[in-house]
This record gives sequence, structure tokens and C-alpha cells, in this order.
Amino acid sequence: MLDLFSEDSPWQEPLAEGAVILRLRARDIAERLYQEILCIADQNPFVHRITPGGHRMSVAMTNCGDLGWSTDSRGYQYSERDTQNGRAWPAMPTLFRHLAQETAREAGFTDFNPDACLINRYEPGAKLTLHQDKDEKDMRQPIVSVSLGLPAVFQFGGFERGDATQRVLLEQGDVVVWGGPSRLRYHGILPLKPGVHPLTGAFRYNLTFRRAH
Ligand code: MD6
Ligand code: FE
Repeated sequence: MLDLFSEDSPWQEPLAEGAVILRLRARDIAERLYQEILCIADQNPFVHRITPGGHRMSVAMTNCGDLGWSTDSRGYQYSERDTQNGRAWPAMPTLFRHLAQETAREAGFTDFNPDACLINRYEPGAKLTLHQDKDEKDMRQPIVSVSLGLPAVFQFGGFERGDATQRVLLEQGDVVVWGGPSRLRYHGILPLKPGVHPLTGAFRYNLTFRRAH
């Protein structure tokens, strides 16, 4: 039976022009996504990187795909190898690529073909201060973000750091797609509240898919 009002089916929540939350869109594949993350981390472990300013990031990161995003004393960049250990990034799993392409299409972005997937791991207290994603070459390409594990408060702002922000809770399976006029909005994650998630334990994971080059 078709239940139009079931809370169990994914729904769309617009954030701003060009930005939408596909609620619970990845819920049914969350376990498979998580297994892929563990497999990638086996090959290239999560690391707390040091920013150009000398700060240790509270979020631990790894990548998969042709390119990976990282930071060190020289700055922020995409590269084919992990600058810390010299190894090529693990391949992007087909499951990841398909999810990113399908959800981008659902949000109105056809022909999204990500070459980079940044994987962030948050522990209690970990946060991402307001920032813009501007290290990619083609700003017409969207970013697709997938949340797993513990919930977190996402801040979605304007085009200046000091602009007012919306706050939305992102939970396991939520996918945010943004691009177009929203591509350069400031955004961040508030400090993660401690908790225990049935799939990921004490952590939140976030995948962000990009076309970097
Ligand atoms: C996070 N996300 O959700 C951090 N960036 O953990 C991001 O920084 C982000 O969700 C660009 C586009 C979507 C995002
Ligand atoms: Fe970002």
C-alpha cells in the first residue's frame, strides 16, 4: 500500500536556492556505506591534519577517489597522493559514485562526475568552523554531502563569514546537495555531542563528493 504520509520515506527540504536536504535518502544503504568507509580507512587511516596556521583539526580525515583534499603547512589542496604518507588514495567505491550522481540529479544537477570524496570523522567535541568550499576548479559543479552515525548541527550561512546562519540537524542517511547560487555559502558543523550510535558508535561520519579538477 502506498502511504503518502509515512515518516519512513525520504523527503526533500529546501535550504536555499541551489541547496536541498534529501532527508534519509541514504538510510537504506548506510551499513554498506559504513563498511566501505572502514575498508578505505584500512588502506589509508583517518588522520587529524594540521592546518597551515598550525592547528590540529578536531575532525579526522581521509579520502577516496582520484584526488583527495588535505591540508599541511603549505596550505589546502587536492592531490593524487596523501601528502603525509605518499600513497595514492583508495579508489572511489561504485556505491559511493552512484549515490553521489543519483542524488545530484535528483537535486537538479545532471552530469555530476565526482573525482574526489573527502571523508570526515567527528568524535565528541569535534567541529568544523564556518568555511567556504572554494578549492575546486569548476564552481558550477555541486557538492554532495552524506551523513552517517551520530547527528550533528549543520550551520548554513551566507556569503560573508558574519552573515546569519540557519541551523539544521543532520542525521544518518541525510544527503545535502548544493551548488548553483549557493555554492560558495559559508557553512560549518557545531561541536559533536557525545552519544552512541548503533552503527558507528561514538562517531559521526560525513562524505563530501566533489569535482575537484
Ligand atoms: C560535514 N560538510 O557535514 C561538513 N561542505 O561534516 C561540509 O563541510 C560540506 O556538507 C560542502 C558541501 C556540503 C557539506
Ligand atoms: Fe565544506
